[in-house]
Amino acid sequence: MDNIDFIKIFNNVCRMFYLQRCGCRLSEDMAGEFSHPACHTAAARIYGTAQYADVGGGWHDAGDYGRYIVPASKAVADLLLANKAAPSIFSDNLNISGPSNSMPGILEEIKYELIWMKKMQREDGGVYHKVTCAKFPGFVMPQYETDELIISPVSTAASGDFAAAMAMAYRIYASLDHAFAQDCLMAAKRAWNFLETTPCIPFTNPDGIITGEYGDDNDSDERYWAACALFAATGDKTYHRYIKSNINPAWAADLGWADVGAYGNAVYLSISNDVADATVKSAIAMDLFRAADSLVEKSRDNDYGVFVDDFIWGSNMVVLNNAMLLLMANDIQPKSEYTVCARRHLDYILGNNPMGICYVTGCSDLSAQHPHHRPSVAVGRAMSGMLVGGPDQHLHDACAQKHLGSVSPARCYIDDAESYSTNEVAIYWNSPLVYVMARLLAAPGSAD
Ligand code: G3I
Ligand code: 9MR
Ligand code: ZN
Repeated sequence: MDNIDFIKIFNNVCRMFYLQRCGCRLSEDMAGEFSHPACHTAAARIYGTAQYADVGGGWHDAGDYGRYIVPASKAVADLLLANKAAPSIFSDNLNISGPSNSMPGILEEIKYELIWMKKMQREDGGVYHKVTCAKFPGFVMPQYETDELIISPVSTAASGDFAAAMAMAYRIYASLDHAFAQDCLMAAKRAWNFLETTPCIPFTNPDGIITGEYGDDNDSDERYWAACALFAATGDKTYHRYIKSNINPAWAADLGWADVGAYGNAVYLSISNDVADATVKSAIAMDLFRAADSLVEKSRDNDYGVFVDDFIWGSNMVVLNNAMLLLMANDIQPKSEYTVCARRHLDYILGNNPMGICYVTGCSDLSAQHPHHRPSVAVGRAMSGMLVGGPDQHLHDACAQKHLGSVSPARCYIDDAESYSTNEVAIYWNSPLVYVMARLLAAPGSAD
């Protein structure tokens, strides 16, 4: 694939976030057939109460129109890290409405999500887990999902992820939009203070709500990530003490929505040497190399140059998270085997896989054409630039069960809009793709 195509794909992959916007009008000029009036603008009811709150804005999570703090935080983190590592690659022409001259388009877009996230914070600093209707709508455009919006209860995983994402945002926006950045930092501290006095509140769907759960009953990695990001933002020793007594080598490769310890590590590694502790830094770096070396080793034995031991729901995210990890290791200790292996991971996503399918919509004739994505189904054409979930060997939906009963794990994928467990799209699946493409495009030679 030549560079020009690669950049076009990259821009579409970035633009997906804009097209997932909730709560504002997408004009025909900007969004073409995916234009729609402002959606989900009604006040949302706080679960179990008669109180309403304005939680408008943010990005629709996926093929559904829910907005969930946990996966939103992963998406924000990936995009912030990508922008930090390869700023020159983000085109100013992402077709985002209301571009300002004060910051690059991608940061403008992330800000849109962060503004929504702040609305999800309660007075006491705790952060609501999600806002959705009680159940999923049919395949309609977003303005037609008009059931009551319900804000699900606070969880400590959401509060930790929120604190981390806000503190990371503070560092990036401080020089671009001072007031906004300060506000992010305040919000992060309030969430942290809430966590300090609150033991784990796991999340499971409350009675009557059946939308995405993003359940997590272990918040220790979210707290660690928050501590790392707050320490990086403030230099405050309280956070440093927390980091030192909670650091965990088992988290070295955890860049998922539920397991986020490696984001904490990535942030710690970015702290300047006069503030960070050299022993902690080198322990984290060693864990990172161990994880990256093991990936390189295991990927070598695979025809397609990737290693996936369990094709779970969203296995394409796992492949891209692994590529992210390799590129992060390469930042600390450059090695061509890291970048070559990362590039092969991207090739797998773009078509060099047992299905021979390009898992990103709108790239080529090989691209998935029937994603489980409500606007795409409603319009009758796949929106471009979206990564589908990919093979799920556990056959989590009826369509997959019907068609994939006897195929090998890496082929448990079907390009059918009914198969939400293999063919849905999601903001936090696109975000590691943005990271990996941005890095490989920015590194001369590794993208062609
Ligand atoms: O962690 C276990 C692992 O130990 C085990 O080997 C494996 C095999 O069963 O399962 C793993 O748990 C899986 C979990 O994801 C973590 O990866 C569950 O089976 C699987 O059902 C679960 O899937 C999640 C799915 O929602 C259902 O809850 C996906 O990760 C998550 O990406 C997906 O997210 C949905 C939202 O709910 C709604 N919006 C769309 C979005 C994308 O499809
Ligand atoms: O469309 C929903 C998708 O976004 C979710 O990831 C998925 C799992 O929670 O559920 C989908 O909704 C389906 C529902 O769970 C069962 N009935 C059919 C719905 C899809 O058409
Ligand atoms: Zn909406």
